[in-house]
Amino acid sequence: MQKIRNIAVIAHVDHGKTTIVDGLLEQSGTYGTHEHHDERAMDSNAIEKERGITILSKNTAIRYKDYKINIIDTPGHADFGGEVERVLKMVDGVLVLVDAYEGVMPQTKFVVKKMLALGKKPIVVINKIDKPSAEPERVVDEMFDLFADMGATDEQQDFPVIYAAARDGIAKLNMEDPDGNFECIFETILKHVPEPEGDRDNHTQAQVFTLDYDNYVGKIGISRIFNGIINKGDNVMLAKADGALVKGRITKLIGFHGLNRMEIEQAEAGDIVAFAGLETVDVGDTICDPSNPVPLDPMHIEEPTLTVVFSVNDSPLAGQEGKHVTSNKIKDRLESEMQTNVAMKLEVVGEGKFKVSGRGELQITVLAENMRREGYEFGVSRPEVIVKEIEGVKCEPFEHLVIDVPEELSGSVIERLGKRKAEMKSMLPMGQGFQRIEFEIPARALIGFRGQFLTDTKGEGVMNHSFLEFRPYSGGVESRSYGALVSMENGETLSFSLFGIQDRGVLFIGPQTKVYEGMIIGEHSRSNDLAVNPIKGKAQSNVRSSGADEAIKLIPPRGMSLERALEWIEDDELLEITPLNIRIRKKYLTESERKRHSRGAK
Ligand SMILES: Nc1nc2c(ncn2[C@@H]2O[C@H](COP(=O)(O)OP(=O)(O)OP(=O)(O)O)[C@@H](O)[C@H]2O)c(=O)[nH]1
Ligand SMILES: [Mg+2]
Repeated sequence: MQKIRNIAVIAHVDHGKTTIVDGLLEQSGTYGTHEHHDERAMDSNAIEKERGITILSKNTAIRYKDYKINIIDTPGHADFGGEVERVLKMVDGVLVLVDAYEGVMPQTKFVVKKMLALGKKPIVVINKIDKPSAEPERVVDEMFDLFADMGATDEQQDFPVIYAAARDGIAKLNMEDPDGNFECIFETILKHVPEPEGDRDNHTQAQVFTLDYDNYVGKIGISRIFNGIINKGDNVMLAKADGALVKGRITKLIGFHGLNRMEIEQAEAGDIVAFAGLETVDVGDTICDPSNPVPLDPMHIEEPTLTVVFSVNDSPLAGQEGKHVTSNKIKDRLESEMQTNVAMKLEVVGEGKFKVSGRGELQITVLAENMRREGYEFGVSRPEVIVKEIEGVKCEPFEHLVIDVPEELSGSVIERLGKRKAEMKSMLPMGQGFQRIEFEIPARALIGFRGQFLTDTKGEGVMNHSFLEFRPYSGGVESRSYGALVSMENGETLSFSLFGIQDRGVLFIGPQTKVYEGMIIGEHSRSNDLAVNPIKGKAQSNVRSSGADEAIKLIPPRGMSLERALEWIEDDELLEITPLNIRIRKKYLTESERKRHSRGAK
């Protein structure tokens, strides 16, 4: 049998998971001497690189001494938390990273709770000890308390600690020790992570935890082999979650080494490999021996908490910027997304309307961003939380929210959150004049909060949240306090008219921008919507007053990113997303239609 160790790297967002995996690849000599690789190489797709976050968990393998160490890098953002839970089933030990200043954050709690419940062996890595504000010992204490609170077993509570500056390739077992390299991490993994159970002589059992797609070979399942061996060309039985058994053949077996994937002939119990050939494969399925098919426990897949409606773009500018604009094209694209993304669900809700459910706004934004890059054009509605009935009670998702704010601003932020039905749980000084305040809040009330929070704290506040549980519905919450500035005309904006409008609120667009009746060009400074004319030129008699144009000073518009716009819109509004633009509009474009429908609603 091969000597194998399987680990996952888990942590709150940005605490350095992908960076430490980089270091493990580098310092194990897994990269060839001439192999070129980017920083945080595991974040391989375009959006991951741009945003510097991990969206999909990915696995790699390194060699250290005569061991093969399979490593799965997981996403830290709460929207992708479901992935982490599945990944945890595939490994025997984990590296739990925690930032040496930030300490325990909402997603640290989430992943630690899951990891402990699944009985994994943790190694705690206090990362970013190079930060001037780092307080490694305080953070070790926080982790110790967290483990105790979450019901760690004695063995789990007795976790080894490594202090690291992953970005600099530095690690050590005691803060007082001189800086060392990652050798202590490798050695701790060999020593503390149990060797995989199972046997190559048993009947084959492998479970799929991630799906991938390749145009040539089709659907690819990435799986951990718990028992037996798998050969290329093997006839196998696929045991589905619903109990069905499907015969199939492994047409391709793929192994991992560093950033490379290569075809292999055989893999055995304990290892993590990918295979192709089974088109109906899903996350959680077991690949079994046809002569003795024994499925493994099904995997728990987190239920979506948020929905939006994707729709065919029907704005006056529709079809001018995108390649794929029809209902069929959008439907096909969404369906193919659901093939590999188990955390999302799709439902056709009307002519050209598709309800997409997921775990959060970022997950939905990433899908929309990918689609616009591929040339799609579509509308997206305001996110809504999923309300469901549990034992006859109407329930909605709640989140655990942690904010770090300058002390002098904490009062106003607490007040703001109070109006959004947040319940304060604790308040602690964080040093440098900051306070850390924890809340429990309906997920519904967080929609649109981030923009407000950043404005209120002048960009200094930091907020983090992750899913807590479904709880009884909490009633109405405060939503956007400002109305919209809505264009009453079709045409192109002019500085002259924008200058006249900018006193009424905050503009989202500048001059020479195409607009249409019903398009939102800014936020009104009052709570009602205001129809404005952004294309009006100067009156004829003023034409000769030269020099006036130079006098026009426009305040730079507030750029509305996809996320920001998605958070900003209300029920009667939509985003129009094309490869070139993100526009915000009213669902009903003319004022008379809007009046009619708002009256109808009441
Ligand atoms: N100062 C300091 N910064 C670090 C260290 N390790 C990582 N970083 C930085 O922290 C940021 C986040 O690092 P990532 O490795 O992407 O974090 P992550 O945990 O993979 O983030 P997600 O996958 O999005 O959850 C990057 O800018 C890194 O350069 C460290 O030891 N010290
Ligand atoms: Mg990462």
